[in-house]
Order: sequence, then structure tokens, then C-alpha cells
Amino acid sequence: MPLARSLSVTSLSGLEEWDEEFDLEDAVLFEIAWEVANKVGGIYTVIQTKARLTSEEWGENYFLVGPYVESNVRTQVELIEPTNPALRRTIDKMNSSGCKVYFGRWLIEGSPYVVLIDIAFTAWSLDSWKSELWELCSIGVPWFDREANDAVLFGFLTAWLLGEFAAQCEQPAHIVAHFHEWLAGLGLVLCRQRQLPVATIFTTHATLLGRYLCAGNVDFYNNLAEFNVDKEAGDRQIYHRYCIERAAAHCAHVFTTVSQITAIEAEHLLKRKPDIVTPNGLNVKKFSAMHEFQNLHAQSKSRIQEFVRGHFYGHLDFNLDKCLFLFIAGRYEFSNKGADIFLEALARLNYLLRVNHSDVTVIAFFIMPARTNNFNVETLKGQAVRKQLWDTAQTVKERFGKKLYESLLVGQLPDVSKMLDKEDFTIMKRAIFATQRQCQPPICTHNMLEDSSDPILNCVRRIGLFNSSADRVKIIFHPEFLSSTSPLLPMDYEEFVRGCHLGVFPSYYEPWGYTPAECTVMGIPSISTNLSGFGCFMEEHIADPTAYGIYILDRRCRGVDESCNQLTSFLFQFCKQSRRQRIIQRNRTERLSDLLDWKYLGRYYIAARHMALAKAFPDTFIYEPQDTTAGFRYPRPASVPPSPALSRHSSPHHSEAEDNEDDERYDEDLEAEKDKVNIRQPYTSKRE
Ligand code: U2F
Ligand code: UDP
Ligand code: G6P
Repeated sequence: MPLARSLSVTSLSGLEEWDEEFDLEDAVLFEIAWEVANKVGGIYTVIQTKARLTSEEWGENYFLVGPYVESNVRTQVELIEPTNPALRRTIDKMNSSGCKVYFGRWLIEGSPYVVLIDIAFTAWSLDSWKSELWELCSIGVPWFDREANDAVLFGFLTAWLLGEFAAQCEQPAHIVAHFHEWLAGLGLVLCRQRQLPVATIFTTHATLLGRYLCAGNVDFYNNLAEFNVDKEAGDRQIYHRYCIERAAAHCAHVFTTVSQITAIEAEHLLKRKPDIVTPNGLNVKKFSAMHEFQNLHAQSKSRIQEFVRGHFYGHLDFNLDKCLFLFIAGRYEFSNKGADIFLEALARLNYLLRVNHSDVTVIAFFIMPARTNNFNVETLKGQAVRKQLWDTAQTVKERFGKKLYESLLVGQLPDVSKMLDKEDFTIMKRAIFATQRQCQPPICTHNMLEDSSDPILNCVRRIGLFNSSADRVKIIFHPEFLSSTSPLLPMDYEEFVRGCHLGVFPSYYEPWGYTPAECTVMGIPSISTNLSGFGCFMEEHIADPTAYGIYILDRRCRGVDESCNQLTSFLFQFCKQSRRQRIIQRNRTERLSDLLDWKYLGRYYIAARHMALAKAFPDTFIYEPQDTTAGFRYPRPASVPPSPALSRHSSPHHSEAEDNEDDERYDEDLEAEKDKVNIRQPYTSKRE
């Protein structure tokens, strides 16, 4: 089998290439994660989108290793006989020693091979493995921590698999094992402890302590160097997990993380500086639709508009054509994901739009899963009423059409006053009465289990944005991920994003943040922050991110109130854009897709593997360091005027009458209004 593969990245629309020839000889790559063919969170997206590129590079010698979950296997995996003889012997041997290991093809792009281990089948070994872990590393895992127990089983089984594979190879093999996150980390620790001939890489996608500390409202970034990590982990009852994570980071030949900001976090909290940053990419092909993305936006938008017609029935006193759809989506971590400052900024935006008599209406969607017991009646009724009105209009239209036809048949122009009879009016009146509504359109689409303590709902109550007709900003909280089979908003997440105008992700803790990256490749502008991996990455690589529809909020050097003002100003500027400006901006946003493509970002993973091979097998491999920091920069778009005063937050500029002298006045008004906004009750947060 030809095994010379090289790190040559091609066709990247002018993005700089690395040309490093690296002969991988007979190397075999195992990539190990809890989220292989098992969707839990963002790591699934990393592995699933990267598979095509890695399969292309490693071909038959690439194996993903994950847990066996029957429901996932049924829908995503085709079980087959192992193709590699050494791996077949390995799996046979393990299966005859009391394990259950499956082999198959994951039915995603790239069709990578997967080795899936049924950890429950070997649960009888848990106690002995735990005591072995205690003997070896003095890490004691308590019985009640289910996830940590799974990590122990998964870790011992993956180390067993790798050890057995190394023994089964006829010639000394060059194995690379790339482990993701602490849940898979123990396998790495055991590989090193058993001195297996394996080059190891550990990637952390967020540190355990970082997540816990931030969720607890700690002033995280100003105290990074000060935390007593053992005590903090102990206080949160995650000491054993923390030990596994830290051990994996230290034992790895190469330690990587997803962004520069998480690298600093890891250096302080895990006490090892990552060797290389491996940013998260996307399989852009999946999202790209050539120039179709503008049409797709229009199509999806009209479906969201239909939903809005139903949701606001009886209160449709705003122009849907001048309605902008904003959204925030992801894990429901109220302050980590920045939902707190988004809501506060929406309140301020509402005020600005009102005092400026803007004809724009903003609808902000919050898509964050919380505990519910299904849709609420009022929301479902909205869609039913809309449907009924549609049906009524169709019935009357048919009757009208029939009369028109009859009249034309006898050669007469119709008498328009007689086209609708009493019955038609009765039908229509009845339909209109059905749209009478005593209450405001609901904020939340579901019945919340913890309604009175829900942070979004409580914040809405405090800022008083209740979807009243005077409000220019309306809020819809959909506490469940979207699905095309929903009776309420039957769209999948991707379609929904395409139909929106702006994604708003003002996160405080966000190692990478796939949501704004996904917006970008679909040509939808977004707001992220300089505390998110994605935001920092874009800031580093684009000369004027705002011009491309990548708004980066400063949450690093400003207080919460100031960041909130900046967010308000971004939103207000966005609302002032004309349709044409939005179209130009979307075109620019979409142009950045190549930057987020694995075809380009995959090079960092490749470099990490080469580095690990050279460290583990120095006689066979030599790693010539690439200057991974020397990147490229996207220049400002030519159409943006050079003077910042003219570019006005670099919103797309053109010479149409839309950009008229009113803009200058509008800017002054904004400044004046911002001053007024500042006088409002300051936003309070423990972090301030
Ligand atoms: C990091 O994200 P993670 O995937 O490690 O975050 P988790 O907390 O483990 O999982 C969050 C995911 O859980 C899912 C949802 C989220 O993406 O799909 N989820 C759900 O299905 N139901 C719920 O009720 C709640 C959540 C990191 F934080 C990110 O910044 C990185 O982008 C990511 C990849 O590197 O890793
Ligand atoms: N997402 C989804 N359905 C939704 C909302 C979000 O599948 O209705 C996905 C989204 O596409 C993204 C992930 O959830 O891939 C969130 O990942 P991100 O990196 O932003 O944050 P994480 O939750 O992993 O910390
Ligand atoms: C796309 C479509 C246009 C449509 C526009 C609406 O560009 O191709 O036909 O007019 O979207 O943009 P808007 O920002 O107002 O939703």
C-alpha cells in the first residue's frame, strides 16, 4: 500500500500553503473520543466534519475509536469485518477475552473506519481497574460519578486496544493516538505508563476547571494565574476528573487546544503550555451553496416569517418586510454564552429604535435547551390560527375566482362590488374574530419546568420586554433545539440560521464557538467576542473583521456595562443598514469560508501528528517546525472607504441614495442617545 502522504494543502483561494513533505511510512492513526458516532456536543462536530480530510490523508490507516451506543450504531454505522489484519487479530483477541468490540464504517463524508467499544459489557472490571488506577497514579474515582466511571472503562479498554494492536503488528508499527478531552484522556495516560510504542496527542476543547469556574460567576480572566487549582477542583467535587485531565495533558507527547485563549487557560489551570493550537474547522462543502446562499436566505427567511405571522397573530402591527431576525443558540449557560448581556443590549436597542422612530422591528430568538414539558397551548394556537386564516383566504379566493370565471365566460367584466357575497364576509369575519387576543404574544414557546427561576425569563421580566406593540424589539425563547419535524417551527438548525439576519454570540467563556463559524460559512454575519476562540482567530486573520460582518465584542478590556453598550451599538448599526447593504455584507461574510475550512485548518492537526511522531520515534521521523503563528491576513474589502469616520463601523458602503446625508445626523443622534443610555441603571454583575 502506498503510504507516503504529504502535508501539502492545495486550492485555498490564495491562502498561504505549507509545503512540508513528511513521509508517514507505515504509520497508523487512531483518533479516540467519546463523541465518535455519538453526538453530545461540539467535539462531535470537530470529528465528524474533519473525517473527510483525515481519511483522504491516511486512507486505510485511519481508525476512529469511540463508545458503542446501540441507537447510534443503528442509524450511523455500517458494521463490517476489520480490513487491517493486525486490527482484526486485535479485535478477535479482545472479544475472546471478555470484551465487545465492533468494527465498521461511519456513514458520514469520508466514511472513516470506526472501532466501537461496548464499555458496559466490561463493567465487571471497573473495580479492579479503579484500584489499578489508584496504585499507578493515585487517582481515586468515587463510585457515584457515572461519567468518571465511564472514563475509566473507556480508558482501560482503549489502552488495551492500542497495546494489543502494537503487539499484533508484524513489524514495529508507528502508531499515532490522538485523544480528545478528559473523558478519553485516561487511555493516553495508560499508554505512557505501559510504555507502548505510541505517539500520543491530547487535545482539550475546554478545561474542566475553566467551565466550572466561569459558570460560577468568577472573575476568571483576571485571576487565571491566582487560582489554587487543586482546591478549586476539590471544592467542586471534580478533583478526580481534573487529575485525569491534567495527567493526560502532561503525559502527551504533544498537547494541543482549540484556541489561543484556551491555551493560556490551560497553561494556568493544567500547568502545561500547549505545543500547538489546533483550531476547529468545518467541512465547508456541506454548507456551501455557491451563489445560492442568498436565495437560500430569502427562502428560509420567508419560512421564519410564516412562523412569526402565527406567533404574533392579533398583534401584527409591524412591517414584516422591515423585520430583522437575530438569534443566539447553543448550550444553555446563561452568562457563559452571553445571553445576559444580549438581553440587556436588546433592552437598550429597543429604547434607541423607539426614540429614533425607526420602522425596523427586531425579533430576537433564543434557542437554548432547557427543561420543559412540551410546547405551550398559546404558541401552538398561534400557528393554528395562522393556518386557519390561510385556509379562509384560499376558500374565499376560490369562490371569488369561480365568479370571475363565470362572468368572463358570458363576456362581461365582473362587477367587483358583487364578487364577494354575504357568506364570504361571514367566513372572513369569523376568521378575524378568531384572531382576537387578550394576551401579548408569548415570550416562551414551551411550558418551562423551572419557569420562576429560569434566568432568561427572569431577565426578560426585569427588563420588561414583553412583546408589546410599542416595543420595537420582540423576544422569542425556544428552549429546545430546532428540528424539521417540529409542529411549531419545522426547520432544522441550518435552515433557521440561513433565514436569520445576524447571529449574536457574546460569550464570556467559549474555547472555540462553532455557532458563529457556522454562520460565517453560510454567509450570515455574526457577533462574537475577544474572549472566544473564534473571535480571536478572526481578529488575528482579518484586517477589518467588521467589514466582513464579523463583529467582535470587547469583553476583555471593558466592564460589563461598557461591553453591553458596544453590543447595543453593533446592533443599532446593523438595524440601520439598508437591504442592499445587508446583501453586500452577506456576500463578504461568505467570502471568509475558506478560512474556516478543514482544508486549511487541518494543517494544524497534521503538524501536531508529525510533531508527536518525531518525539516518539526520533530515529525515524524528523519534524521541521513550521511557523504556525505566521498566518495571513484578509485585507479590508476594497469597497470599504479607508477613513474610519466614513466607514461607520465598516458597514458595506456604496454610492446609492440610501447612504445619504441623513447618516451623519443619525450618527450624532446615536451618540446623543448612547449618552442617555449610559445614564440608565448600570448593568450589575459580580464580574464587574
Ligand atoms: C467545547 O464544547 P463541548 O462540546 O465540550 O461542550 P459540552 O458542554 O460538552 O456540550 C455542549 C453540547 O451539548 C449539546 C449541544 C452542545 O453543543 O449540542 N446539548 C444538548 O444536546 N442538549 C442540551 O440540553 C444541552 C446541550 C467548547 F465549549 C466549544 O467552545 C467548542 O467549540 C467545542 C468544540 O471544540 O468544545
Ligand atoms: N446546534 C444545533 N441545533 C440547534 C442549535 C445549535 O445542532 O438548534 C449546534 C450548532 O450547530 C453547533 C453546536 O450546537 O455546532 C454548538 O457548538 P458551539 O461550539 O457553539 O458550543 P458548545 O455548545 O459546543 O460549547
Ligand atoms: C437575498 C435574496 C434577495 C432578497 C434579500 C433579502 O439576497 O437574493 O432577493 O431581497 O436576500 O435580504 P434581507 O437582508 O432583507 O433579508
